[in-house]
Amino acid sequence: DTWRFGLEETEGSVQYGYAEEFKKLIEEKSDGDITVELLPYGSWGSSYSALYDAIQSGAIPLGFGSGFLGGTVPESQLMSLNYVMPNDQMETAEILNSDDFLKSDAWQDSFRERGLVPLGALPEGYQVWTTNKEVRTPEDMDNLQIRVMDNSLLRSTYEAYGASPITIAYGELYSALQQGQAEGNIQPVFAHENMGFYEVQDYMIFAEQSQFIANFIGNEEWYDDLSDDQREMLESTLDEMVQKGHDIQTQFNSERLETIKENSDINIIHLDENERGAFRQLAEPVRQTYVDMVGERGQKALDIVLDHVNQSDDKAE
Ligand code: 6CS
Repeated sequence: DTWRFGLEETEGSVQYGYAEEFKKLIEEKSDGDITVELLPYGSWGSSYSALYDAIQSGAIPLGFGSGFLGGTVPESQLMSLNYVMPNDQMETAEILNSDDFLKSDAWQDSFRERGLVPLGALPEGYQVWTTNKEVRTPEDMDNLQIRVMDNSLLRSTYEAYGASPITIAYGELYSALQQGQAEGNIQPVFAHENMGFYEVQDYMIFAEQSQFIANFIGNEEWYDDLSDDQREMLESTLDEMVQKGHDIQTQFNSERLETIKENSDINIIHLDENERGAFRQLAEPVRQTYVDMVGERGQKALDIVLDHVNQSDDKAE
């Protein structure tokens, strides 16, 4: 068998690093019966909807779907909410990959209704803002044309901050930033480096507002038709990949930050707790926007996450 695996990112990215490790484990465990074929950004067509369509049709049975997936699976915009997930990135990975969340009817049905199955979640690192001017307050963001991935929840979030969000395809973003069509960008550190975006931006602002989280998805029919052995092998690999995915993303993000510092004089700003508080306050009502947008199922999925977040806060106290 060949398992084709479609990635939203290029070689040198966290998704690619994850997929290489996943491929190694599956090929070892199946004694070579299964080959995993990696299809990086661009190899499956030019827009993300081509990738998601191919996963829905089964032409590519495995893939990642993140911010742009909101048009296909509206509930998946849960992953775009700001100031919801725990600060600890491994804890976030554990909650989002727990049976409680992942196997819940709310999450399963959201994907299955669209011919997909959610297999796991990959936090790829904190989302970091870049701009050409210093941004520390929502006032600084006033009318800023910041580029967001194509989903309504992200647009609502950045409108709540006072910005004027715009959507541009990932592959067109470098030149859009260079030409000033977009005044700001939001990516995990590794992507600012991997795609060269930092070269055409002056400030990097860490606001700890959210982590970039990709859903690992499969074609529903393909998944349901796996043999018991194959499904078990897939599930045990997915379990192992939670820690490995975390290790890959933390390594990539810290190494790439060093590369950015070495190759540029970009100004790096870390917002303090007070400064973050101003954004946190504006993000709070957007949780209700999410529920209004996607309905009861989304509310249930959000509640499961919030329950776990509260439990881990209690433990930390
Ligand atoms: O910003 C984007 O469009 C893309 N960025 C990353 C890091 N992964 C995929 C996503 O679609």
